[in-house]
Amino acid sequence: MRRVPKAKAHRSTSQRPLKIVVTGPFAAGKTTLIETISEVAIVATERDVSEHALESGKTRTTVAMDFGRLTFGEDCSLFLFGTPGQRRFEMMWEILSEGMIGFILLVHAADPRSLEEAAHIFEQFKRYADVPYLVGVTHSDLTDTPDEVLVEDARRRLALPDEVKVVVCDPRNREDVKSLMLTILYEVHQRIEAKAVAG
Ligand SMILES: Nc1nc2c(ncn2[C@@H]2O[C@H](COP(=O)(O)OP(=O)(O)OP(=O)(O)O)[C@@H](O)[C@H]2O)c(=O)[nH]1
Ligand SMILES: [Mg+2]
Repeated sequence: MRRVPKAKAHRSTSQRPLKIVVTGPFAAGKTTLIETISEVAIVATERDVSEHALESGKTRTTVAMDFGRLTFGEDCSLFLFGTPGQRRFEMMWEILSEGMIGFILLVHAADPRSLEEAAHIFEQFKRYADVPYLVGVTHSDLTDTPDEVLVEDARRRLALPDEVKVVVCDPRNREDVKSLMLTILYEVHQRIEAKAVAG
């Protein structure tokens, strides 16, 4: 019987990079999150924002994708893909979602339009793949609304099932981002276990 060489067999399973997508509306903090946690200089495709978006105070926006990488231990590599937030670049969302094992949806707590846009993005992402996801509420420092209310608001407006985690986080903060990554990996692990049990 022909044996698969050991090193090759190992690489084809545990060392295969896993893909997580970070999505969400304009200015929610997707590029920032990937910049904060990536071990390599991120590949970002940012351009100057159009005039109507300048009121946000942001001068650059993602037009195609962000890419970063993160490793856990010796044999778990995560490829992080950030999407554009604006609908006019919506064609990139499905392309970037190809092969993802989970996604993180960021919502801007201080932008009243953000949850409505997030609901649209969320609908699309649920269609692309049945994978675990979680919601991160950003910019909570720019609003007086208590965190619990922000979380409840997101849960209600996105009609999230109870088991889906919603967390307040600051994409500029490494500990917050690390915790988000561990949570999504945990969710993915749980899903795999549940599938294995179900046979
Ligand atoms: N105060 C505050 N600023 C934040 C927070 N998260 C991100 N930011 C800032 O908000 C801006 C977010 O910008 P990006 O990371 O470019 O957002 P994005 O989601 O990639 O935006 P698009 O690609 O244009 O859709 C950056 O200037 C961040 O430093 C937060 O929780 N609080
Ligand atoms: Mg961006």
